[in-house]
Amino acid sequence: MAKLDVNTPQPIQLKDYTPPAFLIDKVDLTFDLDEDHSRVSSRLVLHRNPDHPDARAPLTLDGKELTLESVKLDGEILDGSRYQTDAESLTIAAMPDNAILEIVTVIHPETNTSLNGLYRSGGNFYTQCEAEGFRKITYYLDRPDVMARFTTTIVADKNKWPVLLSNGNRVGEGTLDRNRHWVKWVDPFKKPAYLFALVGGKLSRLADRYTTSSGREVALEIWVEPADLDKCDHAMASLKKSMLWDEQRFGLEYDLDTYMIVAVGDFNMGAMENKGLNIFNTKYVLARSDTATDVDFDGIEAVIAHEYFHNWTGNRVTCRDWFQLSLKEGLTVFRDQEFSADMGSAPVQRIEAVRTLRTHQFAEDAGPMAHPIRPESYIEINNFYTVTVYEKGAEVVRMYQTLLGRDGFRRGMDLYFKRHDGQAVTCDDFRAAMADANDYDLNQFARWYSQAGTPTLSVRGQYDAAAASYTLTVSQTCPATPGQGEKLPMHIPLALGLLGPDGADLPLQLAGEQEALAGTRVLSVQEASQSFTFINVPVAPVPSLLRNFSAPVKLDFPYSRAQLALQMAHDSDAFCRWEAGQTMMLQDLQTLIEAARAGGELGLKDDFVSAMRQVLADDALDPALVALMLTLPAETYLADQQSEIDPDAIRAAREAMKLGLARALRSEFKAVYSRLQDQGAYRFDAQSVARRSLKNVALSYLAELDEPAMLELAEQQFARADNMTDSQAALTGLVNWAEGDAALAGFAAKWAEEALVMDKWFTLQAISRRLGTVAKVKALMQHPAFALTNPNKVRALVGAFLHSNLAGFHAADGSGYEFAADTILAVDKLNPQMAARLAGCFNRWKKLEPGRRAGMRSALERVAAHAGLSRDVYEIVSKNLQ
Ligand code: B3K
Ligand code: ZN
Repeated sequence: MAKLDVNTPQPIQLKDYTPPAFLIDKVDLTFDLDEDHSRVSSRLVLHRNPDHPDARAPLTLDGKELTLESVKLDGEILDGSRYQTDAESLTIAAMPDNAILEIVTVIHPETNTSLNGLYRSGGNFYTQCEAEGFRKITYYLDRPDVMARFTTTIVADKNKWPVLLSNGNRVGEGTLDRNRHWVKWVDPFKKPAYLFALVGGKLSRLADRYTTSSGREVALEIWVEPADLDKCDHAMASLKKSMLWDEQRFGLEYDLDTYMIVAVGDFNMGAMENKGLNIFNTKYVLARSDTATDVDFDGIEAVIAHEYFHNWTGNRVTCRDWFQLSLKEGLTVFRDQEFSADMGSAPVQRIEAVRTLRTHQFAEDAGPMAHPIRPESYIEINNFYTVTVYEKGAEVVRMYQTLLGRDGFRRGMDLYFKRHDGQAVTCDDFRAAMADANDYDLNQFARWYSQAGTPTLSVRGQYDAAAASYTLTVSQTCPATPGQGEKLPMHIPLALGLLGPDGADLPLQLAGEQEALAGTRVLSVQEASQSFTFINVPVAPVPSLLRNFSAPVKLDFPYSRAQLALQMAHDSDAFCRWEAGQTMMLQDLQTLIEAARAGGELGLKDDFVSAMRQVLADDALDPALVALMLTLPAETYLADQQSEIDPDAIRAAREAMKLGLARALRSEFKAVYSRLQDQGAYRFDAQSVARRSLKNVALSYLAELDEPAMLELAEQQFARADNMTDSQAALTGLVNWAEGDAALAGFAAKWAEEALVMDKWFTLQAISRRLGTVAKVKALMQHPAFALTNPNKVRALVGAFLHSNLAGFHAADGSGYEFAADTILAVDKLNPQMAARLAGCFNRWKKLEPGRRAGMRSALERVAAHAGLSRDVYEIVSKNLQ
């Protein structure tokens, strides 16, 4: 158990929610920005909240790391006896019901390494206020249910900070003495403080326009460092596509005259949806075909869309409190997933989303940080921007659509906006809108918001030849998670089809129904155990279950190998087709892991090899789907399937499968590799991306063969590539061999000035089986392009090693754990949010074999015992040690 002292951070509980004592109608901010300090003057128009239980409650404003200069109440300067401050607040006990409060504070963005609040990067000023960064700028009611109209005036040196941006519309500008200038912004929409943003600096702009469906003219601006102006076109195109899509799919238009995106290299996450002024990590804006991969291009399109979609789901309708985070995040991820599906290949998008969910969210749900999509308590809210809140949250939103249909879902969305535009609401409000718009009972469905853990659906089929009927018995269970021993049955949409002997869909007719329907049906599973009988089934079918992954559950059905092969070759549902291949692959990997632990032979099964051969030969299949079918599950995902994790056996098994397939299918891989060479210059469209993905998967197999001719293929591709997708793929194949050293050196020399490309260079080595060792990672941390203060660098090198290099991190001598502890403590001094993310590398510790488990435990205890640990890291390590 972590040592607890009097300063032990206390959890905040959902059940303790009370409305704010005061509301703020209007806030006027003036920022005076400078090199060694900045001054923030704030004028708040407040009134007492009639919904607060105590009509004489004091006013307590949040504030952290602020130097208070003055407080004025209704024009009168308050002396120190009229208010109280502590490390996190300012309280005025005697407050009139209506008041104007003027507060001046001094802050230090130039020394703010947390990248939370107002901070500097490359000389410029940027903000990040979600979740609770605004309180590091000025004293305020820093909670999402306080929504106010903001006016912001920024004053700064004209030459050092020529561009001054904030939310809303620019209404004035001018010059002052001492070479200073000012710009004034007015945001006409009420918003919570977490959506406030300010940017000041030397930036260049890519400008464009968009006309909304109702004819509103919107100026679009992407602001970047001057050298990056040639890498903004894809982001701009993505923004325009997102704006059109949201009009067409959800009838939602943009509502301001200007939409601005600013890219910054020092940023804690992907991007931030501040009203009218999104701030983005450069990673999700900048792309040129020679610097960014197809995956990067896709990521940019998705994140630009995500932040844009937040304007309605998050900004116009926001969260009442941070426990409701999934209200905006789950919904907005769902919306960006639907957008991406419409922009490219829907099945490929879906499979990738499922892979992410299974690899990361299922792991979270099975570990010490497991929480429902609406958590019940937290110590540090920034620790709850998780795959559970985001990705499982999106699956929960998707289930509404699966149960209600696309039109029903749209009716629910329309009602949600009609009822709640301009409000701060809860997940229950969203669910009520869906239920009321469709007259559908979603009471049991509420359990998806309160129960953590991944349910297992066990399905058994029984064919009755005499009656020509097929009965599916479906039972559900959900494992205990921290603080939740007993679980109640969930409302689960189970999409399915039945396949005949040729693999084609059989008509589906449930007992009691008049006619059969073709294709896929959605069953509503609500009981702990329940049966469904299909009639007029002419032959014993193969059930195609959980089509399109209709619920975030684990499926258990005793498929035979022949049934899996049939699904792989014929299932009309692309997800199930891929899934059948994954099931077979996982079975065989499991066998290999056990063989590796026992020191046995690591050979492949013939039926698996021939199923894969058939996939590779199927010209009718989308190459992107073939690529996904040939992609092995991550080491960490394999680890999560074990009752006791042996990292070396997992690596050996995975490599044996890769090498085995490469040997058995070498001529097929070679044929695919030559057939799919790009004709002509690089293009980013769905077809070209699909072809490159399969070509590069083929190369990755061929590069496993320890043969000069195969490595030459990679070397040639590396030398000739006109795009980063091919260049990175070739380099990935090479780094596992000595031949990779020259290529790595050439790559670093060529891209030394491109921070995002150097991130790739760090990651490639961190996850390489040859180079991904503690010693090498430590050495790379000394490289001039690395910086412990830059989250992209820390994620690219340290994060990749700790989270994605299972065998490297879990080196038997425990050096990985010591390195993790040292680095977490060093990063925690600079940036607690970043440090807490790294600390997640310990989440699996209880499942390691005994030797490593002991090493992890002592590293965790060392971190937990460290004086001055942040709340962020404290929460992760203490929950691990519980
Ligand atoms: N809402 C932000 C995330 C803020 C994270 C704060 N630690 C980005 C997004 O989800 O769009
Ligand atoms: Zn979001």
